[in-house]
Amino acid sequence: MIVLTPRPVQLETPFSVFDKSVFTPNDEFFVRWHLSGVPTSVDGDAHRIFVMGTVGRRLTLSVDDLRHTFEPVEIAAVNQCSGNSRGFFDPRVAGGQWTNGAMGNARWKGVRLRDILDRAGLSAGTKQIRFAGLDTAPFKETPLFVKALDVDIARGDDVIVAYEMNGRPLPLLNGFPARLIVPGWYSTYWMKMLSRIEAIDHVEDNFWMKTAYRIPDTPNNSVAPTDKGYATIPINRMRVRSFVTNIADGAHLVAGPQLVRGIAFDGGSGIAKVDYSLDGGTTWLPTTLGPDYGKYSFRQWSGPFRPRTGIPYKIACRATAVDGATQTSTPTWMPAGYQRNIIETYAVTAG
Ligand SMILES: Nc1nc2c(c(=O)[nH]1)N[C@H]1C(S)=C(S)[C@@H](COP(=O)(O)O)O[C@H]1N2
Ligand SMILES: [Mo]
Repeated sequence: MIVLTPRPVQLETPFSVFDKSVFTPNDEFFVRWHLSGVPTSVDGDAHRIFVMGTVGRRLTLSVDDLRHTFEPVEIAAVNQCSGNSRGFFDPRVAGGQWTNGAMGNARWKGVRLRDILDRAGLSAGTKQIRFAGLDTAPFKETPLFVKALDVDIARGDDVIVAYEMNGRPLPLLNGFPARLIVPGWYSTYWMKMLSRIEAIDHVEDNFWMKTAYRIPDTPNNSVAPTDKGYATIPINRMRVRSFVTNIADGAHLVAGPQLVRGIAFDGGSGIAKVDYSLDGGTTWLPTTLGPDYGKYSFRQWSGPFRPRTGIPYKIACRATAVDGATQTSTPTWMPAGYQRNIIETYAVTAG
């Protein structure tokens, strides 16, 4: 893992990991925490999730209750930090200087948040559901990491409280013993070490909702570095992206027939197609898509490549989602460094 900061712990997945399998192994999955007070051990049996607020009855749930008193569901979904690839922003912006490895794809098993909310019985005036975990702040003035979703999003078919990742209990750093999964949405909402689910009759306005994790409410959510005074909205669904996984930028390949392969994903409409180019995007060719693990998963793709000695190639890939969205050919910019989804290019030679 690439260590961005040890405290709070932030670890990036080396990009070659994404070529090994469509699901990212638990022990190579990126890690991101905001506050330094991350528990170094959690008793999974003693842990409780408190369901409270504007509900008919409060609930206190153990992981055992989740496993045995709700219908289990499993869903493949990409967990991607809003700031994935922030290190490539130009002009540079403050925040974790991730390259492209602040993402991963896993099979998440748990129970529907809606089933939990229905058991508690939401009151008519409920506007949002807010979530908190076990991590704590170094100073009492530091706002606790609390995130909120509009009630219709929280009640969506695919939003789950997960206790397993790729068939194993969640690793501690990825939120043991239970975390929220909001497929298609940037993972700032995917509360780890989930301990509180609270229904509220207003829109949450703590620092993490009102100030942080907001995007310009402008075309493409893009602004110029000099722009001021534009409206913002909370970050939400992920933009469509694709990457080559088996060839790195600057690689020198053995000449002869081989494959270019990679991954693509979007905010939950699914991948319709991935095209690739060997001349930096002047001409495009179709790729063959790999197995479909569902609309929130990485989708693998591949296409043939027969590089010849002495010719500089510029490989590019461009995914198109089922909803018609595609990737940008020029980078979008915003001060927080979120939502990068430019068409990636890889300069290679062979010999
Ligand atoms: N309790 C808690 N949950 C959290 C966070 C956090 O700081 N504390 N960070 C969020 C953000 S911004 C990201 S990118 C993801 C990272 O998930 P991972 O560490 O499992 O990769 O966790 C989310 N859930
Ligand atoms: Mo994040």
